[in-house]
Amino acid sequence: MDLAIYLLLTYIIASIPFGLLISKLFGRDIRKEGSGNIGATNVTRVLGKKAGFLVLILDASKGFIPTYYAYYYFQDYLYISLVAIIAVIGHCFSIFMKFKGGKGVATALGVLIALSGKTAFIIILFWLGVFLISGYVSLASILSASLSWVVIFYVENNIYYTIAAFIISLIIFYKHKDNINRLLSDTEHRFLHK
Ligand code: NKO
Repeated sequence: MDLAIYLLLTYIIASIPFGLLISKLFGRDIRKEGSGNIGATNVTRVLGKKAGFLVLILDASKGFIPTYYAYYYFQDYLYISLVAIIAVIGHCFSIFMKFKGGKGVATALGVLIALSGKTAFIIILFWLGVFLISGYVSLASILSASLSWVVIFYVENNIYYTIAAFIISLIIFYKHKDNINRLLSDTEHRFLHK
């Protein structure tokens, strides 16, 4: 399989909107409830912890599996990095949702675990810290994304991975533009009530 076909398959697989599909199993449409996002956070908010956790695992797998497998298949840092970026693009701009989609966080987490387990571990701890202190999922996600490329640069010393993480963090920022506006106007939904 050449790179173009692999990227196309990655895009199509990452496009599968698990949050939307699982909400449909409950006879609901996640796009019309809560924040309207298809991600694990909104599924947890609307349908509960078990459904949210399932979406987190499935959305992360869409990033992890193509990126991890690319490591063995291509053994080329540029190719692996392209797969990583395309997985997040598939989730955020889904072919099954008229190029709308999720906010990229869980899929980026899966990608990050595949690229650098050590970096993922540090970023997960940082995410939890920001989330527990602030109570905002969105704030934890955008700050973690911003830090990810700096941490992977120091941990892996790999310029391709660093650029991939940087581009992914730009996508995550763009997808959180409404959350950022709500955070700035102090109207963002606090996930943890305090
Ligand atoms: O509904 O707009 P909302 O409040 O739901 O949702 C905002 C939220 C959207 O994201 C999600 C997925 C939540 C996943 C939590 C996993 C935490 C692990 C931290 C990983 C950060 C990875 C960034 C890596 C960049 C390369 O934000």
